[in-house]
Amino acid sequence: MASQERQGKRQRLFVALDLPDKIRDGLTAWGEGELIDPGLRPVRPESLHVTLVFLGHREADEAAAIVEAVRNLSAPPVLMKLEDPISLPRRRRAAVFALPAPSPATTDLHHGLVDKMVTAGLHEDDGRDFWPHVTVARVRQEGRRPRRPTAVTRRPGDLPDPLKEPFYAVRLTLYRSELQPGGARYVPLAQVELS
Ligand code: 3AM
Repeated sequence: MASQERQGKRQRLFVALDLPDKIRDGLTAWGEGELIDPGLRPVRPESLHVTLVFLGHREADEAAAIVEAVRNLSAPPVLMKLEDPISLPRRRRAAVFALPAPSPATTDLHHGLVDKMVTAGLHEDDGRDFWPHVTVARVRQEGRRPRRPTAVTRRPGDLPDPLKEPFYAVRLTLYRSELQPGGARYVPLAQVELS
């Protein structure tokens, strides 16, 4: 899949808000102590983000138009904050651990971005509710058919207080997601500083 995508075929794209280095570093240090269950695959520090719009698999010409559209965006700094980890799906075995990131400014940015992309013919709104969050770990799969997440016995504990202080997201990035056996790798294709 990843090699096909690199050969100019379809690319899996999404737009995200990047976190300041201080927050990424803090989450990485927290994760080293808390994301230690062997069933967990922590998200790489450079991949910690808040997804704004998932654009799906796109042909090369569409991807080029999306890169251009994102380069021409402007947005003010976005205030957000993080909450203690929760697992998803809610009433079944954990598949993902994420930090809710409630932020009216992020939700406004999401809606504004979706409107722009839809108007430009670059995206179809799937009407899903937007839930701002930072994914911090995915759970390894076990079994063959059906595969299901490994049971996580050592669930991540709460965040330290300094990581729950409000902060400003630093930039908006269009990423290409390359699916690999060890986990997705996110390649930045276009970036806009928020200022
Ligand atoms: O940023 P996170 O890791 O929370 O879950 C996917 C990931 O979110 C999400 O897009 C991000 C980059 O892969 N994603 C994947 N498929 C999706 C879909 N069909 C999706 N989001 C919405 N709809």
